[in-house]
Amino acid sequence: MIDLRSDTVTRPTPQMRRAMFEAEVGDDVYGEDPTVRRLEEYVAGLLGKEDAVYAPSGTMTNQIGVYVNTSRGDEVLVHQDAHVFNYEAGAPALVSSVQVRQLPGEGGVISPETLRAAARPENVHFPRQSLLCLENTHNASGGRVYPLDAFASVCEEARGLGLRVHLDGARLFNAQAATGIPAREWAALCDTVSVCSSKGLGAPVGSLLAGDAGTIAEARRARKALGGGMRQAGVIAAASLYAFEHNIDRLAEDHERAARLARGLSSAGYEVVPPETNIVLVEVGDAPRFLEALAARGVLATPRNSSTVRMCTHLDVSDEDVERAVEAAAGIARFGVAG
Ligand code: TLP
Repeated sequence: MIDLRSDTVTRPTPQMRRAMFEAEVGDDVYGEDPTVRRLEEYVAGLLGKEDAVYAPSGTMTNQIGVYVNTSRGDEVLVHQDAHVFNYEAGAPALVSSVQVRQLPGEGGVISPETLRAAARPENVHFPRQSLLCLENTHNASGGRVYPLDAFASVCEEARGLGLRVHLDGARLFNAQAATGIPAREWAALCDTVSVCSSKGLGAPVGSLLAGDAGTIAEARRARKALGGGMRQAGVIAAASLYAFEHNIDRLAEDHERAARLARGLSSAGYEVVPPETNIVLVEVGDAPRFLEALAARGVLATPRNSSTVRMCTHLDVSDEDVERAVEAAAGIARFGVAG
């Protein structure tokens, strides 16, 4: 099977497994795991932040980000297609007791005007607004890069409104690979940044939340409360460290393959959103029937909605896999879902 469902499906390579095997470990709840500590320091350095905390998932680091930047009853401003709002099981309400206000914007971008229009004056009737959450790259719009100037202007507007800013950077290094702009330039504009090693970077598990030392100390408490305090976690942290050290630059290969996939699908007659990074969105008419037919031809993908399908390239997808995926989709275009 060629698995294009997500860039989360990668398996650790022998070199990554070796790093896991050889990892020095200790009890991380006591702060004694040297590999976890190295990982946290390495990622804080990559993002230009004072500190970082390691957690099992991007959902947990996003939700800790929401938690440490808000108080109960606050309003959090997000793009209407944000992962933190749509795909995290209602956690902002469940974990932080905040309400989420959804804002529109092309490609996951929130304009300063849109943010300003959503601002609420101090009044006993209104929720307090404390946080703006941004996402780069933006998953639901097909891995679009949040342009740095647009990002800077909405962050500046947020500061003017007294908001803190959290970045869901699950695929922030894809934005770096696509533009050549260091991830830390987006990070510098935010209070907290979540990054994942388990997406295109190829680790089996693990995300980090970076920020200033005081905020990350609070985040460590929140991680414990959520059950994310892990013990000899160096065994898995070693995979994340390996991923950040070795697999950032190669993300450009995934982007080239996504572009090739998009061109092939387009030549086969599909309407495709030209990818900026590793996510291809394809219009297929009836997504569930298309996905069934595609799976019967040996290729897996996911529905984005009832008529759009998402295909991701990643470490375990080769040039040949891309060709075979295009052939499978072309066959469906030619012979129909039953062909
Ligand atoms: N996204 C997954 C699914 O949850 C949709 C995927 O296959 O793309 N932020 C963003 C932007 C993400 O895309 C994801 C995962 C997360 C956060 C959550 O990360 P995990 O899966 O580690 O909790």
